[in-house]
Amino acid sequence: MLDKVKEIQSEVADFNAQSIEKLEAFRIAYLGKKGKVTLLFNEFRNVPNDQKKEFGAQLNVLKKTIQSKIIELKEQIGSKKLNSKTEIDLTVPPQPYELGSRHPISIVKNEIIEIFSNIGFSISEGPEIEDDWHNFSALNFPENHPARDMQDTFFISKDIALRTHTSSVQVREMEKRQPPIRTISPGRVFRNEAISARAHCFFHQVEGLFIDKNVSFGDLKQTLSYFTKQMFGDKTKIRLRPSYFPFTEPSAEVDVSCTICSGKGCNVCKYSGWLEIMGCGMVDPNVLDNCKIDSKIYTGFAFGMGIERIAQLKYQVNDLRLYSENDLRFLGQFKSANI
Ligand code: 2NM
Repeated sequence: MLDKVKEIQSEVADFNAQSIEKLEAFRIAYLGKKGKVTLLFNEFRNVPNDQKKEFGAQLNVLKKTIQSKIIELKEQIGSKKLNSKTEIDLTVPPQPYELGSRHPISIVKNEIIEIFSNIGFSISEGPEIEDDWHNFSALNFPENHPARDMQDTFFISKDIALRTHTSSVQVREMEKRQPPIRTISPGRVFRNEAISARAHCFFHQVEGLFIDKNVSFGDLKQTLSYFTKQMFGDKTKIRLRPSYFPFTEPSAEVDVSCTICSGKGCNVCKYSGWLEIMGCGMVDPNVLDNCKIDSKIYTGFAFGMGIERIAQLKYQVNDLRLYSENDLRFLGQFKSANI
């Protein structure tokens, strides 16, 4: 019996497994139900009493030796596998960096900001959640104006709503400081509209405001003419059509000569040669007075445009929903010179 133990001991010492499968076969051969060591344990009761103590001790040592050998080999095989995985394959081609691109609305917004800051306009921002005063009352909206209706505006409470234009920012500017004021306010605005290709419940605006002594309608027209030439090219013409806004008097819509056909007539301008791009006017004296600016001393002009509309003309995007769907196939098509 002791010889048998010695024999197994030397077999175990010589064993060296290269794979997990071989190691498992080794375990079964010695410690499995019919394994060599298990069988020796089964024969233990046939050992004469005076030899039981020594034989028992030897058997236990043998079993422990095998168990720790298995653990040791398992670790060896495992770390070999790990090493082979982390080896660097220098022949693999490098992964190219995926560069993102700026959103078309941001590109156009930054272009508009650049054009107006070159002629001395500052940038002002304000809250998207506004009170009735800054969004409506200060801007000369009568109490029963349809824009104040739940149908058109997202109300949070009776007095608080999501701003429907960034003119609210300009009210805040006028309340903060006295003329000369020359500022534009880009930002997101909200209207309670059913979403379609031509309408969305939020979009982006840039509104402009210039208040000083002797600011005239001529100054307004020259400023917008300068802007459209910078934005759409030197040959671009504008025309003003009479219109109505609560906060300006007189008011006008601004058309540019068609950016596609230069006024000859095409399907983009519906063969009229003109495209509507913004609204404008002389700030109503009531608005100035509401903001504690003396309308007997100062006059001002203001204008407002939708960034999506300008982007639509620049990029021929004909569905407003594309701007907020975050489809990478759409977004990847716009390149900017880092602005
Ligand atoms: C427009 C059209 C005309 C406008 C008016 C003001 C303010 F605050 F001075 F009264 N800001 N923007 C304005 C004027 C906006 O958007 C179509």
